[in-house]
Amino acid sequence: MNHFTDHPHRRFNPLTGEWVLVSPHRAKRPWQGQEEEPVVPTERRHDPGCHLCPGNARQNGTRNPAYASTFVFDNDFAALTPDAPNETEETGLLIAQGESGICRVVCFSPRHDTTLARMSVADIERVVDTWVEQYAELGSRPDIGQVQIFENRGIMMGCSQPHPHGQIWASRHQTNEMIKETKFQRTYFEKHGRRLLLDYVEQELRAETRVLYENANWVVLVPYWAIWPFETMLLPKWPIRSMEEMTAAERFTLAEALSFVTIRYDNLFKTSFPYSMGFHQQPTDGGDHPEWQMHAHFYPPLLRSATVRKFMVGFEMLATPQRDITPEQAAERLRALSDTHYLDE
Ligand code: H2U
Ligand code: ZN
Repeated sequence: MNHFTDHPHRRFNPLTGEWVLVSPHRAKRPWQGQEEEPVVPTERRHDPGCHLCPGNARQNGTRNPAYASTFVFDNDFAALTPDAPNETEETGLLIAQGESGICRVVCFSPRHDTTLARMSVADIERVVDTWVEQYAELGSRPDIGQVQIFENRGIMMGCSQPHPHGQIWASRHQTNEMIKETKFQRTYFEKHGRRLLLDYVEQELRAETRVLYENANWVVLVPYWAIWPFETMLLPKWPIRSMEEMTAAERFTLAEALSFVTIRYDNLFKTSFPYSMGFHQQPTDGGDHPEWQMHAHFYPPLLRSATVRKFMVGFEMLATPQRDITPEQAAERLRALSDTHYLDE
């Protein structure tokens, strides 16, 4: 497939059925962008004004416990509530459906001044354990069909609280992304009797060009069909439908993989790298999902430096997402970085 490295082409995403336009000729020298001065992170371990720090009051006056590891609470401004009626209204083309669910906030650490990239693997493992507990608890409810675990990092991503945290939105119905991924994984499984993402990981491990990291259980790679300049995926090497199926060893190695990818990201532009990340896993709709393979997506907006971001506008909003730097170039760039966080060097 080498004849495409200099020419515009489109690549197919077999998980969603969508295409991305790749225009490598537009970015022959994509790493000549300026390097910004390192961003100096906050030095406050505890911020008296933070709504998520241990012992502090939240916006609505509720006081957080003096938590020492992770802390989960129901979102005070939840987009989904458990009591919404499960009814459908249809008038011609106007269709609406009641949607219920539960929104939670997961504080990753009592420390205000840290991030996944700065946390120890042992502390990230506590976050993984918390995600597993939440997925199991929320997913076992009959009124929850899907548990979406995610982290929105940095002001650039619209994150409102600097304290290290993620969110969980658990809903009755399947979301757009899950509907696509379930459909394409199922079709593949029915046709080949194998999981799409297991075959994909095996193919990428053979090709090597897009792989950034591999441990006993997990692979981090820039997907062949990546849209964002430094988009990555974290995938298991063995069949795992959801977090609940992870062994203790797999939880630990997942924490290692998360540490790896977040450190590389921070090192790329010597900044606290913004992104949206989240896990896709088997729906909790009571159905049988032999097609499902859990994974995480990292969608970072940065393009050239700590301040120059990619915008999904114009052609991308109206037609198809487009990228200049190829996924292979992005992988090469990320692979060349140090494993040590730039602030520790
Ligand atoms: P971000 O991940 O976008 O920063 O959102 C933080 C969430 O924390 C947001 O959904 C919730 C907001 O509703 N939150 C509370 O529930 N209570 C608070 O006191 C502050 C923020
Ligand atoms: Zn805080």
